[in-house]
Amino acid sequence: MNPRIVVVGAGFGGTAAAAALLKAGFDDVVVLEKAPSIGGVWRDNTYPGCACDVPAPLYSYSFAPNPRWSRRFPSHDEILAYLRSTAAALGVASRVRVNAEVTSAVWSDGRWLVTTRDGLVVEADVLVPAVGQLGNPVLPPIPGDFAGPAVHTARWRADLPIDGARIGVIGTGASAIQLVPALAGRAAHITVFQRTPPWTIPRPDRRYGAGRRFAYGKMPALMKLPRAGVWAMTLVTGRALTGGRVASAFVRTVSRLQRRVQVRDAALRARVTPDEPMGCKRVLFTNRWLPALSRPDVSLVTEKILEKTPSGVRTADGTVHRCDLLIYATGFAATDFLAGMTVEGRDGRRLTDEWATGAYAHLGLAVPGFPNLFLMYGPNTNSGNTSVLYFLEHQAAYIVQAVQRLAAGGRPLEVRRSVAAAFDSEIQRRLADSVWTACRSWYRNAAGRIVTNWPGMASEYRRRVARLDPTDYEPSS
Ligand code: N01
Repeated sequence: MNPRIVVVGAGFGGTAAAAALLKAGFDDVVVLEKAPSIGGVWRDNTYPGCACDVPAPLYSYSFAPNPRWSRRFPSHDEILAYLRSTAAALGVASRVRVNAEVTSAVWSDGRWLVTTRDGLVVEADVLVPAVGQLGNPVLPPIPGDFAGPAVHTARWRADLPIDGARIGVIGTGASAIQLVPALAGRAAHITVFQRTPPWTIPRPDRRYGAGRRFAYGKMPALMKLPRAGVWAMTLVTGRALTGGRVASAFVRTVSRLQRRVQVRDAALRARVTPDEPMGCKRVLFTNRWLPALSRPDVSLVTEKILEKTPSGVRTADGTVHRCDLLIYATGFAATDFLAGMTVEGRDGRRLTDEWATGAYAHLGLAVPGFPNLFLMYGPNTNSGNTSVLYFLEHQAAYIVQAVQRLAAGGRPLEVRRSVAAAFDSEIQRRLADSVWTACRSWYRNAAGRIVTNWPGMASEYRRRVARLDPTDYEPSS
């Protein structure tokens, strides 16, 4: 049997899955992509300053090292170009159908019927949703109306008035800390509205010279060295976020020193000092955020936002902060997995019902009642300290094993409910025992569960998904 596999989404996740399947010899792979081009979040996010906060040697596939990176932390354009050229080189690009937004997937008579918005129906033996966790921007429900243009960072437009404008930026997460330094100096004034100060550490960026690139091109094995170096760095931050006391003290000290050196004004320093445990949100690599906040043409507002007015934003102290442009750097609906897609499994059961109190999946990959469905970057597989690509590659390898079983004549693979439930309890218990308990509520879903993050080190995840255990699946499988 040569199973047909439908992958949904042509970002880093979909490309990793399709590439691994093609490499394993499964050539009936179709990738359905809702947008007009490959790219995922790197196609959607084009705001000034957009870049990767994971060093490129690790933010690239291990099976496709890139000798052409211009620097350790390359810009958005380079990353998108890398993804697209890799997808083309590995034969994935030619399997992608663009402008094909999947609206439903129904398990029927032992196959998935996948339907797109314009009515295309594709049959598949295996369904691999790879739509990521950061595809749906969140606009917080702030009352009132602002008369000027307003935009979310993930919906950036080239025609926005920046030069000489008064700009309000809501949010101080990974997107804002890249955006604000890139706009400072161009805008007349930037007002940054902060709810929670993020943990930051210096970004050890450096250019990669022509000699280095030439050597990498000639001897690709050399690229394993910087990859190993970055990996070692993520071990420290990973330990810091998962309860390692020494690592945590080290990273906190580095962060404190950065604030000390980069923020001379003690009052401002107090306001940018994190008051949540490290790890609730991503620890952010930046050299430019704190200096940007220290500029006279940038102000940091920590008063609660009350409402929008036609001319700006009113905060709890009554001040109206005038803006010509309002930018929401307010993140994504990361807990709403597969939003916008109706997925019906065995006996007509909907995934939204299975996930009524929050998404869960065995190893982040398989959901009971949904045979032959394997998620890329599924529930509880996000990491705040390392490269998501590391997780994606190991998920893709697991999916290849599942498809090999089917190809060898196995019955549809449906994870046992007891196995998925035990995994979920373990993950929720470990998260509850971690720093996460002290994080504020908005990191959880409506039912209070943490459904995005992996509680351990990335290497543990790799070990756990390395071998598909057939006893995890229903005996009829
Ligand atoms: O979003 P976020 P992001 N009033 O959710 C604030 C990835 N990424 O787009 O912290 C006021 O981190 C909110 O405040 P608080 C990366 O995985 C990667 O920046 O909730 N403020 C926070 O400050 C990251 O984790 C790269 O108190 C409000 C901000 O908005 C993910 O994307 C680059 C508010 C949202 O921060 C999301 O990052 C960029 C309100 N009502 C992003 N509502 C790389 O370099 C929200 N906020 C790889």
